[in-house]
Amino acid sequence: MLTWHILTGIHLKKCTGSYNPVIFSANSNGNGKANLAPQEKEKGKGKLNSITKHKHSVRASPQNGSIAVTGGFTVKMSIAKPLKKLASCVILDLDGTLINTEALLSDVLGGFLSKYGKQWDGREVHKTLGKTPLEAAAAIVEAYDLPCTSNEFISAINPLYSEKWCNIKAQPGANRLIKHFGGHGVPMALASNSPRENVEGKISFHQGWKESFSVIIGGDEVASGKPSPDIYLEAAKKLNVEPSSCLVIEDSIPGVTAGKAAGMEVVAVPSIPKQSHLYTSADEVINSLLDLKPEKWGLPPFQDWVEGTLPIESWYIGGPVIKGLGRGSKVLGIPTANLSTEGYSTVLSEHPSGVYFGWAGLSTRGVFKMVMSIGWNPYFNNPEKTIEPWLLHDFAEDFYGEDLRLVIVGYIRSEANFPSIESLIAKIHEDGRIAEKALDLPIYSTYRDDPYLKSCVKDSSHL
Ligand code: RBF
Ligand code: MG
Repeated sequence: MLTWHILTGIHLKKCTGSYNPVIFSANSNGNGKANLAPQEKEKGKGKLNSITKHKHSVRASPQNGSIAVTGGFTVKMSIAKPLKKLASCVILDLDGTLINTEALLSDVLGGFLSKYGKQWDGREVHKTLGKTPLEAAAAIVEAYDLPCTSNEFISAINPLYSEKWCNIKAQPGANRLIKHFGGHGVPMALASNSPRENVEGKISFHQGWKESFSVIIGGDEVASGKPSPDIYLEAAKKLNVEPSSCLVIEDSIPGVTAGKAAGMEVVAVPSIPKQSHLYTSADEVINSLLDLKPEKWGLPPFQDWVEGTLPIESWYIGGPVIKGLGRGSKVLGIPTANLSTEGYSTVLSEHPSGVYFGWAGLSTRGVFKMVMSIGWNPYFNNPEKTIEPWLLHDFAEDFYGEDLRLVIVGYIRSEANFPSIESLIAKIHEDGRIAEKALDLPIYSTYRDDPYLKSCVKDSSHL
């Protein structure tokens, strides 16, 4: 019998609502192995230089705290803690960080601009990120040459916008983060450029959020919005803490600038893909809230990782298996097939890139364990976001045209770049072993019987 591992690839257009897969935090896979992005290493250097105030060349390993300093002499030392300041409270941005406002913006603007005979193409979205409402409005009025003032634009858009607040989804990991810090008594503030009233309106649709924040500051409550530090300084003041003991979590560049100007530690979670390299002033850039490691900042660690995996709210995707380009089989030695993603671009844009796992149902064949990557494959730097599930089973033949259904139940790590194809392959096999083992745990194994998978399996009696 031939040994076939099926690696399917689902390709879809780059979606603005997704995350950048390029930057990865140390220790982001939750199983003790660190993937360190070049930017992170640079960050370590910068920190050390600023701490030592010497013109020595510095090598830092932020993941284990060992440092080597050279410059006429060599010093080697070990430190117990990572090179980060310790935080006692967390200040969160709202739009793009805790909630996926971007999809809503495209929806509302698309409809509004069509009345003026214009088409929203999403290209200006970066001009609105982290901006005050007036700045964002001015950017759009100018870009689309609209026959109205920024204020008129805001008045026209606001009602359209607020009636859709109830549909804004929480970013993956947002509820988990709020529950975690709330449960551990870590004070949290919400600091947004949006007017206070809008902030309250938006969070009212998310159960338990309002009560979790000791402080909420809107852009209308300070002299200047982000990138000015005002909002963050006011939040610290109301929390009754020093700015230096605050950890800021932000998706936009103006927001990161504001947090740094306030003297705070800032973790960036960019909400536009492939932009991570622009977040140079952030203390760390992570791919999604799922990758946050609070212990790096002296805050209580998440305790929900199980055997190197993070249980997530299950989600579903499926389609017929179609012939792919064959790059996977050529380069990795694994036969590939593509899965048609027609109608799934929204679902995929809502999920951060990374390595996930779950169960795969194939009509006529049964249900199999599955591990997959979503994203731009940093090693290959794909122009499109792809989803590539690998069915952990030896198949005797191809099954193009068959209906493949996936239920995704857990997360393993963010996508990474690798120095060689061998190390990429080794990592993918490690992912496979992690998924294979984890899927036997009761929290994941129950999904094997999910009706979504069964409905397409015509004969599962032999399983
Ligand atoms: N590609 C990357 O560039 N970086 C990764 O971290 C990565 N992880 C993967 C994990 C799994 C479980 C799978 C199935 C694929 C992964 N890939 C990754 C994608 C791989 O490069 C891709 O399948 C090949 O391009 C073949 O199409
Ligand atoms: Mg934001």
